Amino acid sequence: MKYILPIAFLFLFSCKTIQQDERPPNVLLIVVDDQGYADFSPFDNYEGSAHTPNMARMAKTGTIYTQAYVTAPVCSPSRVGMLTGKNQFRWDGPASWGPGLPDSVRTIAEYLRDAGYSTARIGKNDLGRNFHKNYDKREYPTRHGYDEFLGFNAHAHDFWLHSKAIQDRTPDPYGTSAVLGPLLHNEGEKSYEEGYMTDILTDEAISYLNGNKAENKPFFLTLAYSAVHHLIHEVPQKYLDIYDVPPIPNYDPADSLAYSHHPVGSYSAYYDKYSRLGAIEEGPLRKYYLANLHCLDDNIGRLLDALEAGGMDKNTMVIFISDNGGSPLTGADNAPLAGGKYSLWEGGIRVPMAVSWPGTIKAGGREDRYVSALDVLPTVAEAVGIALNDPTLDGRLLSNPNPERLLVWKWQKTWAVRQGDYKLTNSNENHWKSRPSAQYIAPISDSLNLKLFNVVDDPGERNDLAEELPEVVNRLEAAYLAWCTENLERYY
Ligand SMILES: [Ca+2]
Repeated sequence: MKYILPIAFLFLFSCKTIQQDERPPNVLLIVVDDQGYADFSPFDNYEGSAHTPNMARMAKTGTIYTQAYVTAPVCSPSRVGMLTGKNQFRWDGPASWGPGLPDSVRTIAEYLRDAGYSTARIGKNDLGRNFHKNYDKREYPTRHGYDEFLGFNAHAHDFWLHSKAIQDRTPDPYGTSAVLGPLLHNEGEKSYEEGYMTDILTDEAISYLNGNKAENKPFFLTLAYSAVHHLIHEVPQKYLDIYDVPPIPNYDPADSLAYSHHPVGSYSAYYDKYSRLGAIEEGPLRKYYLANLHCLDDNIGRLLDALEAGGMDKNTMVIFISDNGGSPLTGADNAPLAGGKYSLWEGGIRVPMAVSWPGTIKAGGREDRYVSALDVLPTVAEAVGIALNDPTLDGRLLSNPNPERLLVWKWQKTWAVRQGDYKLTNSNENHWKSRPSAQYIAPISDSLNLKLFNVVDDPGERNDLAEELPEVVNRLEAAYLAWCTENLERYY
């Protein structure tokens, strides 16, 4: 297998010379779920009660991105954008919860597999269409470039209940976008009688890393944790003790939880009850979230330890990112950003991100120019030496962010555009099931009117400049419409 030489990276990426016979880097993409912008200790706006020292290790060995955007404020479309390097609304006209993955759109896993990599996805998949088994659909990981898959397709999976036995006792194991029961494993299932999801996914990832090492092939592992998505209260006792909150009984099919349209004993009813504020009181809510996050961080520590113990850390590019902003319903903290998951306010789309690749990406670096999850694919491709010849890619290189780059978002009836320091949006609110948590910072407007913000001086989007700077409004709106005209029509 011959690899094309990577081009020396600019700026934060030093000019490391890679010999022709040197093995290309492994790539470990860690995607976490709904982590708040303030719940990441390497950032200056770090809230302080979030325990993330292992996430901070990636900041010490690599570079943090303080203005890292995802392409959507909810799981599925964001994951599709990250996976493809393209704004998923290019082919999803309604900019919906479930964009899916057309046959014509290539994924990062396909690029890397074709370049000779072992590829695996562990954890949450969730491309928004074709949930559950659907092994033959393109949305299933082994149908879009992953040699192996262990995880689940839905928006959420119970953190504790992974057995065939509980699945068989549940009237609606697939009755909602949240599921319980065995994990999907390639074109079959793997049942676990016990264990906690975040621990299981880490164990399986470490097993994969060590097993792959023996094969002497570079790997691309996507480890997509379901933490810290609700059901955030489901946490090992050790972590509940740290935050001094009581355990909440898990779902039991024998219980009579009857809610609205749900059948008695349904998992949907349990999931709905505990994914909104109310069943868990305001005070403990953030503590459960912090416990869930603490456990996630410990597991990321175990993963990084395993990379080091296996001698793989020096030649592995580790990318860490949350799929969207913190949720208004979990006690996540996005301060100083307004809004959160489900909206195009900064709190919904600006996320924790770090990239580590010792010797190539600057250690202890900090990139304050804005970047995007779209950039993961082209950046990895460049590192590996893959030539990309696709004019519809929206991603650019993380190594050299263009400060005047145009970024666009579409999310249902709302849209946003960023260029330079300004962001124009008609974002409103929102899609919650209940009132938001105390951590939530309400946006200044709930209308669909156009608002203009300088998100560098005013990241909290408190000061609407639309009346003061009409020429900027006009310029950004025109840029957004031109982008749509140029890029969306071919897919309609
Ligand atoms: Ca998410």
